[in-house]
Amino acid sequence: MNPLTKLNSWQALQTHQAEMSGTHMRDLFADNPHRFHEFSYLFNDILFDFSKNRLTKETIRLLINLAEERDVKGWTEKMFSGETINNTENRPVLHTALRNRSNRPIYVKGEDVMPGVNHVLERMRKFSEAVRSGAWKGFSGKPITDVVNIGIGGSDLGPAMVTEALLDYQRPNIKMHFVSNIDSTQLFETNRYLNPETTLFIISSKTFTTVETMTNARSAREWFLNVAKDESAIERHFVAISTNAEEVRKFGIDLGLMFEFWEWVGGRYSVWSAIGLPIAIAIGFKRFEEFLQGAFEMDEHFRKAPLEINLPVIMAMIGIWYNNFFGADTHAIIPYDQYLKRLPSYIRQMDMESNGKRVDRDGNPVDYATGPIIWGELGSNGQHAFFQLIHQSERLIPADYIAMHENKHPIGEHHTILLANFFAQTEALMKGKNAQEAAAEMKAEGLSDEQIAKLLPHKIFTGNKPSNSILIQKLDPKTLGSLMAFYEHKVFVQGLIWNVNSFDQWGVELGKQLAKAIQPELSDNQPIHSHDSSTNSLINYYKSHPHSR
Ligand code: G6Q
Repeated sequence: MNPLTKLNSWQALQTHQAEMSGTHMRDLFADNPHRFHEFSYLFNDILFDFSKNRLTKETIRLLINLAEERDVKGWTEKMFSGETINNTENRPVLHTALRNRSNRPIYVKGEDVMPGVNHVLERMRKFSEAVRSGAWKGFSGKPITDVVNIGIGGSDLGPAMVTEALLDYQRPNIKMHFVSNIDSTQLFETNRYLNPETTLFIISSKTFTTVETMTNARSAREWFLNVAKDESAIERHFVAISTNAEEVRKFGIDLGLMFEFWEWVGGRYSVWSAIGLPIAIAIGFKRFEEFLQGAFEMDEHFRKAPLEINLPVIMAMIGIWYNNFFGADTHAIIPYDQYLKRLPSYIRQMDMESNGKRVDRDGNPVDYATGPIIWGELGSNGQHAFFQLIHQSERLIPADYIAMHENKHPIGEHHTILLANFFAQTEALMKGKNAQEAAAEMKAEGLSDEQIAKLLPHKIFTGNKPSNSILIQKLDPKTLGSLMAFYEHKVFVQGLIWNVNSFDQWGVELGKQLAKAIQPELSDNQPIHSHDSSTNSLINYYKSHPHSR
């Protein structure tokens, strides 16, 4: 593959950036009354407005040329058809098969994966219905009232985010809890008010060897057995979700209570697999299928729509424009919806673990920026915290602003005020406030010329700050599925442009190894000398002070 920065389309974009760098979006809007219509698309109930970006039709044309030169269409087909595109782990990447509602066959090593996918879905249906209806009883004959998912990273963030986002679809008789942290406080605080007789633990781990998850799982089992007393009760209270039957069996969970998934499902893309079981229990299997359907419809759009009207492609290429041609290091996700509180951290993992790479697919160091730092917060809270920097610092912070037409729990004028803020922020970021406007405003407030002169520099907003607005009819399982798939494919396309493998995570694997070396050194109070002076001194200081085990 040609080095990225040598491509004609890349160089054309560099030239174009130099022309565009002096352009203000105010002028782009003033010059073109159709700008919104030309730079926004509707996908089902999702309106994607990208008109408040520093781009023109020419920019989009050049960005699409780059996507074509990188063969985005060809790679997309490779992913959907099960080719081994995760080259460092020698695996296909088939989270899309998990939501392939058309059931078209998808072959891995000559075998159609769909019967297996459907079989697990059917088991999830039966199990979730049994738990929800109360037919599934705990060891003392009582129905389940609390479900605790024990998992971390990809085996936690997806189900935790979706379960919270769809809280309104849940019944009060079963509460969902998520334990991920090895810090025992989380397990303690979760179990504190739970009754082992009515608690179901779902141990979610692709590998079933992750130290945080396995430690939490063992402690949960101990907590449970303290009351149940009898190991045979475990089968009413512990189920596993994993690819590793051997480890599940060793842990003591019957394989009949293991929900399987496959190595071609990456952790951060696994919410659509059995890892989604907590979601099915929380909202019901029918709703879970709607969630899959939403993702499937976005998949179909992504596969079939021409690049220039393809939402994930457009969003990805706008990100490339800022990341690689304007030097923007970060990208913010700002939901104006309380239920989407955890969406920024979910997308943060999906994006940063996928594209936070310094070498290309063939192992060559790259000479361009790859994945940006993803961060974010709920909209109206963020306004009173960090928006200052977005508005008035010199940094360029592209961001996605997400809001719903309908609020699930309207009270008085809350939603109108929320949405007024949503609209106002992106407008203000785009337009800014020039010296003339700021001075006139202060004059109208009755400030003296002297006061105005003093305050003026502080009151100016340069504007020209980019945003995407995503306006959705209402937050339901289907739309949420579409929204999540929208981001997944954006991340995929950006990885293709940067020619990185978006589906491995060697940085995470390192973390899994490192602590193992130090753990035994903490087992007594003898000073250690095996590390650098900082690490030795920190460990020895810790050991010489009272500490927990
Ligand atoms: C995701 C990562 C990582 C992984 C966790 C949990 O893509 O690989 O976040 O999901 O480390 O791994 P297990 O599911 O194997 O416990």
